[in-house]
Amino acid sequence: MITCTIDGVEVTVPAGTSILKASKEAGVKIPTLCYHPDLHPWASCGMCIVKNDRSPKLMRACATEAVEGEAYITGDNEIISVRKAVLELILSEHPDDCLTCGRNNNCELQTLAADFGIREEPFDKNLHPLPKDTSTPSIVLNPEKCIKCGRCVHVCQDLQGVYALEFLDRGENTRLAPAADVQLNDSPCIKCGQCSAHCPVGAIYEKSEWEKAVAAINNPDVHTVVQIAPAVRVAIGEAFGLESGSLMTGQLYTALRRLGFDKIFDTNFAADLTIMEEGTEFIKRFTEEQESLPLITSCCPAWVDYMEKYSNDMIPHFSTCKSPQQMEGAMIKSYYAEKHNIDPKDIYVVSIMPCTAKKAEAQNCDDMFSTGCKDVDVVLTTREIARLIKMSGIDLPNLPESDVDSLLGTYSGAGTIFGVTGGVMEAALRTAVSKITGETLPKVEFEGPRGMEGVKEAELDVAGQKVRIAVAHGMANIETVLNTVRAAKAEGKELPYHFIEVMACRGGCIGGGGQPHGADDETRAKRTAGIYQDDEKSVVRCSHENPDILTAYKEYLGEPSSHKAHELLHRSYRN
Ligand code: HC1
Ligand code: SF4
Repeated sequence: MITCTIDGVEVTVPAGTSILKASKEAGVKIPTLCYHPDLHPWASCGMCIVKNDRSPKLMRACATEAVEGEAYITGDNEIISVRKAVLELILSEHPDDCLTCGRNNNCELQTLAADFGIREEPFDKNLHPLPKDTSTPSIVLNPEKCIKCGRCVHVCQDLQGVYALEFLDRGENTRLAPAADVQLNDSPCIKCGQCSAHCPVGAIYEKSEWEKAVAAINNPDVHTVVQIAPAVRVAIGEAFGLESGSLMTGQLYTALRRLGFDKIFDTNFAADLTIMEEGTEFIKRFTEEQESLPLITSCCPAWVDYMEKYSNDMIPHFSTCKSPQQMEGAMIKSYYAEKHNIDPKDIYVVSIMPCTAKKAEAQNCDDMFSTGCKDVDVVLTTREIARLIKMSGIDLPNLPESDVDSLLGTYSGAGTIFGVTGGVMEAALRTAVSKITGETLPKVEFEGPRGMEGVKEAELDVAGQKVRIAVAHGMANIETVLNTVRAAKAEGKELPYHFIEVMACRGGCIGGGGQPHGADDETRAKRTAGIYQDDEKSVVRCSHENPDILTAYKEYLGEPSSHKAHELLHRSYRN
């Protein structure tokens, strides 16, 4: 440990702690732009400069270690005027269209300009007109707004291991672009949207589609049905000033009803359905088709995209299950439509997702048209629905709670934990272990898949047999797991894992690219706690005990993995 002072406040921190982190401990907030706690500091913007009391030399607090006995000064006149000049230089290359920008009122540059009282721009404007890239269904790149902080590039390369984004050209012509200067849709981009979640300004944002949902709601000939993903309910409160992790399920149902949707369903129901199908698939492979193990989860579309592009040797190991989003859509346009005598062509399904990749998933694949029309018509991210709720004058935090509609809405605790890393695995284990042993679980919690380590491994004893699992989150972590499998197969060794869960985003969907901005591990921990709280308060904790799931099989699907289930709920992959 070392002890230093920050603006006169003594603080003791582990050796190696940056001055920026030590300042946080001391309750001193140093302004930053390029720094993000998820990423290694690379000190490009110069906002976080500080000095010590012995020298006039300015140091970057994000990338300089605090030293024993030093006294740091974080905001004298000189420091403030240098920071102001840094901001003014950035503003000289930045368009002034804040009022119509997607990040208006939620932009780190705008906030700093306000905090530093910038009322005029002393440098001549030197804008670099560049076209927007709207080629993907998920995110829009507006390089004109880019402040070259580098967060998106580092997230894409270091956390996701995708290398879709790059800085091209040099000097004042430096610009953000897809690597090799292709359109984003032709790049390695997997649409996870982590770039948009980490961008401090309006340079990368979700492709906004709320107008389509509103048009459907206002069309009297269209029956609108909405579904909410697990992770949305614990994050949307942040957009309304609530603490991360606040569970807003009941208020969200009320808000969506007030927006005018005809039916309110929940993706968590389909998460339970996924477990019925995927659990059955796992038991079959485990007991009869060991060569197709490990079974790998398929509900994260960014992961599916990555696998199809880079790891298609793993296709035989993939679950054939569609994601819960697509299963819910297919069930709405088949089971629900038939039961209520509505032509599926007259139904418009809107998904509320924490995820930009879900937009691509809904449009992408021939298999997602199982009833002759799209399973899901439009996907809105948490950020988009929050804006729509605000513009409709709905006061979400103070709404009364209401219930989900029946048929495709009721969910178990297993369904809701899909929203966190390890949740799909834990939900599957609850059902698979119970089915294999033929017993009701005395304790439904499985600790092995839980936690924030990038790769988690565990071994379970199920009816005298070993079941080995791996859970990976944050796309860059998956190759280690896959390489372990590849090596074992090549050497003819025993399989290292029987079942693998992969989620592209750190923390799973609670850390999704369409969630409210500003998330770090502290935020993710709170959202995760909200999800586990939802699980714990559920009366039914296992998917195979959800009464509405049992009815759906009895009335419509038959058995898990039946012909009808395969028609509606399963898919293939591009090789
Ligand atoms: Fe997810 Fe899933 S958990 S993929 O992160 O399997 O988006 O929340 O909806 O489909 O259920 C996302 C979340 C979500 C699906 C489920
Ligand atoms: Fe989307 Fe969840 Fe996958 Fe992230 S982890 S890309 S939010 S499905």
